[in-house]
Amino acid sequence: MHHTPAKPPLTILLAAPRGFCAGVDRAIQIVEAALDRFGPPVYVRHEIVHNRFVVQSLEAKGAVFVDELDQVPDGVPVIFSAHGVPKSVPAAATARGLFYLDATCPLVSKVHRETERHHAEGRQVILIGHAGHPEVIGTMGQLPDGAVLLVETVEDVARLAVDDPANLAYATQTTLSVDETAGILAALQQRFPAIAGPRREDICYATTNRQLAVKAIAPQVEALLVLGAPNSSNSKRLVEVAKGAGCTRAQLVQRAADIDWADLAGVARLGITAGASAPEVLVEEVIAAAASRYTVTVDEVRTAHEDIVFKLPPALTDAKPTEASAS
Ligand code: 0K2
Ligand code: SF4
Repeated sequence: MHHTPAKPPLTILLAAPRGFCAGVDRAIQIVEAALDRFGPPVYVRHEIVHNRFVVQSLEAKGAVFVDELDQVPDGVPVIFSAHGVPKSVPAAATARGLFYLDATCPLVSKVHRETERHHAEGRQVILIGHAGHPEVIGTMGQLPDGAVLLVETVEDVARLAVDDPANLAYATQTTLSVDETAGILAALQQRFPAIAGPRREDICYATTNRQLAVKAIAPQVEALLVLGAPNSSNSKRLVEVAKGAGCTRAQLVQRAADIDWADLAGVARLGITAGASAPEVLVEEVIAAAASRYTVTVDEVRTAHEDIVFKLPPALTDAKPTEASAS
């Protein structure tokens, strides 16, 4: 008689909230609604959100992803990604007569408008964020070249050369570590007590909630997996936050196939979360992979409820002109 050896037990602590935020949901819906309304191809400048599986599923429906606007042919609609774009991008689209839809998250657009307002009121803007990230390029690109000063670390604050310490404002990237940003902000406020800015920072509700949720499970697990892409800022912060909260074996994985199960041998409690751009199906895939090796118990640990939903642009929700009404 054959006996399958009993699978060892594994408790999975699932962080909640995790995965898609309202800005990502809206950005993906904009691409889907544009495909529906205008028909393929619809072009998208930059990955709509930083996730290969999201991008591939939209490509299968007729979306074409490009890095720059000059790769978009004339006469097709183009969508700007959730991370936002410098002012030069819609300006160039308009100059070419391209029809564009802006999938920039409304919470990123809010930071853009605040940055413009400070500049208009004579304040020099200091942005806390990561050099080269598309959201940082987009926010800096709301003002003329060189107008925004970027700081990435506490050390950068000491090195800042400002025009007038009495006329400063700050803004932040929306996907930073809440704790690390508090340290940078404290250094800024200590050096420039008169600096203007938001009540805390511009880190969004989704980033904040996902970090709080991962902090709640990190001390209770021996290893933790964050579903997310290597270029996803908010996802990478979840790995750092988990490590900071006591789970040294925290790592980013794009999907179940990336997991080294041998490396996880002996782990009895595993944490799982997902970045704001990672679809829930990827979490389900990891749980299924675990269940093929272990007798799995899943405990969801919820630290916040989210019900925020963003509206689609009017160009996608206005009544479609029909043959009858057009004649
Ligand atoms: O976290 P990132 O800004 O790198 O972007 P994604 O991973 O695409 O997450 C959703 C959009 C975040 C925009 O604020
Ligand atoms: Fe918007 Fe925050 Fe989601 Fe970015 S992570 S798209 S700012 S809700």
